[in-house]
Amino acid sequence: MTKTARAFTNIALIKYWGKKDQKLKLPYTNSLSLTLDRFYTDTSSEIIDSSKDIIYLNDMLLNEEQSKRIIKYLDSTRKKYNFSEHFKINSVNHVPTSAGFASSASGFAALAASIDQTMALNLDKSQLSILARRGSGSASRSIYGGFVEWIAGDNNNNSFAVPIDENPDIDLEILSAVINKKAKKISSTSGMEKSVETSPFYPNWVKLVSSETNEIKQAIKQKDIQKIGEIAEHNAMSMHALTLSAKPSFTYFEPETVEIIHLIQELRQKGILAYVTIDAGPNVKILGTHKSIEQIKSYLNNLSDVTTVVANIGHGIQYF
Ligand code: 2P0
Repeated sequence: MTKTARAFTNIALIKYWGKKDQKLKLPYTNSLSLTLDRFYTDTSSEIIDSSKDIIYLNDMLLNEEQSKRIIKYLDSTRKKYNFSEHFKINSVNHVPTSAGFASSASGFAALAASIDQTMALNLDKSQLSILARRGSGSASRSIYGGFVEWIAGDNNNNSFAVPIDENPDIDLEILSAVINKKAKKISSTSGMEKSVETSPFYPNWVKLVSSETNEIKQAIKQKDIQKIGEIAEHNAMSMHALTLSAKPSFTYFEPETVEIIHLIQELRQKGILAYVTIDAGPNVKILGTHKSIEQIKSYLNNLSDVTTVVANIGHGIQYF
């Protein structure tokens, strides 16, 4: 019987932004994320008697161009684990683009877990995280639930995620404010490459991540949402400072992104607990408590071109 692997997406509170090895996807720094419960990918893989893989995404058969990245990934997995089987892969994303989250984290984590199952590789969680990382860096963190740290490492075998607290008892919610606008896309892969190569601040970023990772781990231990939020917001802004200071400069911010940043700062002055984090796109993710997120939702719903989705803390890889 074909089993399905489910992986949830994650949001980085300390961002991964830059690789020291493009091919192996080894990052310059550690990163730290929160796995979310609302958005996930379900993937199953079946061995087929063929010399080619067949990939279905959201029930659509992908053509050669569309399946290139996944087939390359499967080829490198076959080589690494020394098998020659090909697969029919069926992957369904419950990460609506309208929710403003990337699906590569949950997508490659679910694919890695599915291949592990089908081929009975019996990988432990660290090996699974390494396998997911080879697909997409942020996927390494989606193996676990709750707060997760990806240890940068310096070779293929020591760059993987570890759980910090998989079931934190903390009143923390994430609201995604989605800006309904087609922005010009700069992929994270290319955005981080430009930042590493041309931002004069990149060496400082590496130092900052090291200290902020330690600080946020303390704050997580103390369940101090304000501290977690302050560090996450500062870290996100510092990441975006790398894009602004690149040559040529670029930004993922749209006018509405900045409008929401200002709104959250104002609401904070009114005593509402809320902090922002932003990834490689214009959407804003807001961290708060259940109560503050409810309040913020009503303010955001007054803005045109913005929709909101709320998520809670999610699980690690599941099979069914
Ligand atoms: C993160 N992002 O830590 C950062 C913050 C976006 C902004 O990881 O090149 O799709 O496939 O390793 O994992 C998105 O980058 O990049 C990402 P690759 P990935 O979540």
